[in-house]
Amino acid sequence: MVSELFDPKAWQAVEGFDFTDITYHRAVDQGTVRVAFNRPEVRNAFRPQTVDELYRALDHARQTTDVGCVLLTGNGPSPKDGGWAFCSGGDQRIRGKDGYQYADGTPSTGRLHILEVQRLIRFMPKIVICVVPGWAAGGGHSLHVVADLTLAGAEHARFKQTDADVASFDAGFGSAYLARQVGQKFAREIFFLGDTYSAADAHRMGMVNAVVPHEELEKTALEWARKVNGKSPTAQRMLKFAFNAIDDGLVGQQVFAGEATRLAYMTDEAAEGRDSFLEKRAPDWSPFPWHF
Ligand code: S0N
Repeated sequence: MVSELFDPKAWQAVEGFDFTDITYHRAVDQGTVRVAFNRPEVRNAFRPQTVDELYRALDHARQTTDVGCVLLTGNGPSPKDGGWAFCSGGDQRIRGKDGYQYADGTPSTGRLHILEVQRLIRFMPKIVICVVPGWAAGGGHSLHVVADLTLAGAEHARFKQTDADVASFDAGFGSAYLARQVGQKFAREIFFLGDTYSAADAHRMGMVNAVVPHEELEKTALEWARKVNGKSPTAQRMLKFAFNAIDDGLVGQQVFAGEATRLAYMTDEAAEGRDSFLEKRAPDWSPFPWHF
């Protein structure tokens, strides 16, 4: 069994991967994938291998041109105590002096590569929906913050920022972008107090889009994904990057500008620029007006 909330009729495993710390499925009837933490016995904490696998699955989804939506969730419940989690952040048992250690003894690279996953979620031209069945804590909380949308299960979803408890803090999207969502006062409260918030609290603050019954969480996520996929791919990607741009500075402009260049490449005007060079002649721009 993948997860109690997982409907095996709705999904098929994506072939070609031998993941242990995550599961990766594609919906049978729409362009949506489901990527799930699969370490429920530790509240889906991530270790370096988990992060490597997560990156590979998300990057595969990014490059799959008939996939428009990614559901990011956590399998459960825990076989030890029945507890549910989306993700409880970095695995504190293998945290070394300069980062997290690989299980096989490979020395830590000193790099905190969950941040690379955050950037992939942020900049992939697909809509990422975080589906939170239980705890979203520490670095797991940051992942839900960076996702485009968050759905939370009414009964078990809990939100908590433990970063300051364990002295492993996300001073990037996890805090600063959170303040964009819930406002400065709530964001500072979430980090400085480290309290636990229910799905309803998180919805009231503005960091969760909808609260749904636990049993209906993944069904609702698939319905949302179908709506996302029912719209223009170009419009959706341009909108995502437009929402990002104001917080992303020159990188945001670069991403948005790349999309503009891609669209421009599709015009006859761009073809004339290329062809005139290749044909060693002066370009003829006369068919292309200066639109106003
Ligand atoms: C999630 C919590 C609140 C759940 O409490 P609950 O329900 O009482 O369960 P527990 O009994 O505490 O847990 C059940 C079992 O799971 C183990 N466990 C839980 N979380 C972790 C974890 N993160 N690492 C290792 N083990 C974990 C428990 O130990 C227990 O095991 P047993 O049964 O054997 O005793 C509660 O569990 C909790 O507070 N967890 C810790 C949350 C935490 O502090 N996470 C780390 C926070 N920091 C980060 O995530 C780093 C932030 C980050 O991503 C980042 C940011 C910037 C730059 C780099 C990074 C980076 O990390 O790469």
